[in-house]
Amino acid sequence: MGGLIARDGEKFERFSEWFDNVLLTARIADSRYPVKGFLVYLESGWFVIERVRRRLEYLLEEDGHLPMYFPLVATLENFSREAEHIKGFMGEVFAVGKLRVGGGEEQQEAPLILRPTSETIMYPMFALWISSHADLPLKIHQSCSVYRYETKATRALYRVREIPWNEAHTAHASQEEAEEQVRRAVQIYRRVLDELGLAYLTLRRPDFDKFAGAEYSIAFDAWNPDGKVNQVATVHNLGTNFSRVFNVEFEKKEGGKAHTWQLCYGFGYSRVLAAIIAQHGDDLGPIFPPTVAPIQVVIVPIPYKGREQEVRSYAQEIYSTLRESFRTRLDDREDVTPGEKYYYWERRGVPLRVEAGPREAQSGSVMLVRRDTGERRSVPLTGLKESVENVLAEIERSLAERARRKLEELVVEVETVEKGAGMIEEGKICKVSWCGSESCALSLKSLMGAEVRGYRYDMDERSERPCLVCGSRGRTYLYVSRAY
Ligand code: PR8
Repeated sequence: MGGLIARDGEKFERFSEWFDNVLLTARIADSRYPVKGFLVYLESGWFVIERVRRRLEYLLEEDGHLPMYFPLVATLENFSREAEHIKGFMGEVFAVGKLRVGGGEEQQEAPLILRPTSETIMYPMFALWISSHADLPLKIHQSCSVYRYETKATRALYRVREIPWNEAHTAHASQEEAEEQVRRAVQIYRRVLDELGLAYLTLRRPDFDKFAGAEYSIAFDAWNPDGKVNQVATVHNLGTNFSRVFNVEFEKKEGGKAHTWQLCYGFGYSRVLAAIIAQHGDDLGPIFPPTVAPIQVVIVPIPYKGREQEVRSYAQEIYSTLRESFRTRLDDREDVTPGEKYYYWERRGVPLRVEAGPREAQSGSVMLVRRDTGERRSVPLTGLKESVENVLAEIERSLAERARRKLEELVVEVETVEKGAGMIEEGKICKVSWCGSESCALSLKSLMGAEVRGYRYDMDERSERPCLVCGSRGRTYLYVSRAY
């Protein structure tokens, strides 16, 4: 099936409005909840998050991460123990306490906070659990929500104050083991994102932008139609910064005590959902990749005067053939025209439509219509399951391919900062030759009016050109773009 390309002009030109519309019409989320930064996830959006969550958790557990659940609240005292960490987060913390009712004076309890992330909740427990090298490595994960009083403008899914995510935390006996786990974590995240057909850059963040309390941070930046990249996940190497503060120590094999080497990494479910909608969708709405689509196949009967019964029972037969293998919906509403049904399901992102009218009933065939390209293919009812499976796999591949090509198109190498600033205005991601110095990276930020996202982690990108800022020998490339 060669062909047509979905229309996505509006998605690129008026991204914000497009996105807000899609959230509601495709039953993804309702952002009218009256507390800023908090959303209601509707059935389609939550379904996709659940599917992504299951896949990620499966891969984490296969790698030895134990599923756990830690409390939502921390004492302010524990939270404040790691100096860098608190500097990074203090402005974004929700405080909680007992609601005072009536006038009576009550005893003031020590203040509690809602977790903005769980390091300071988990690591005091790690200190209780770990005493010997035999207790290591310890790898745990939890899917939960964390709460950040975001001060930047909030935006549905992209920047929320209640953040649904998975966080993994690991402790190791040596720096080498911790480094090895960084690679494994990156592989796991890449696998999930790749299976969703998302296109992104894997970048090591510049030091001035690493996680509060980390040695270094690696991030996954997905492209977005408005040019602001969407950081969907991050992996942080914490070194021994937290284990020193929380006294996570172990008896070494060779004797003597040492602090554990730790990592933490987080996968933002709402941002991944946003990336799926934004990268794969078109002007009509989202196009869900079949693996996570709430409904994979919708059957629309096309009745014909006098032959209604025949078409109805043929559609039923198709439905029974497919329902066990695919998430299938038979749209047999009688007061809605087939055309209206097409539009309805297209806007909900169903990747494949099956049409069946009197012609199909008579010849024992069905018409398959792809949501992403609009292509139509007539296939026999015998072997329908295999045909549907194949077309869904094709859709998955071509969504991924289309997203990947777009990323290639968006990344441009620039030779001057002026050119770069212009490209940023056009929504591009700039690739800039860089000498490796922090001060040059910092200058780029102001010179180009965009964020310095870092350099490639997944490949060694050598630059042959001079540094764009200072003119000395370039070492690698920095990626600069606007960001959420
Ligand atoms: C950590 N600690 O905290 P991180 N809205 C939506 N998604 C968000 C938001 C937000 N306001 N803030 C962050 N995320 C480490 C690692 C435990 C886990 C998502 O790391 O602060 C982003 O996708 O980098 C981000 O990459 C991820 O959470 C982890 O957050």
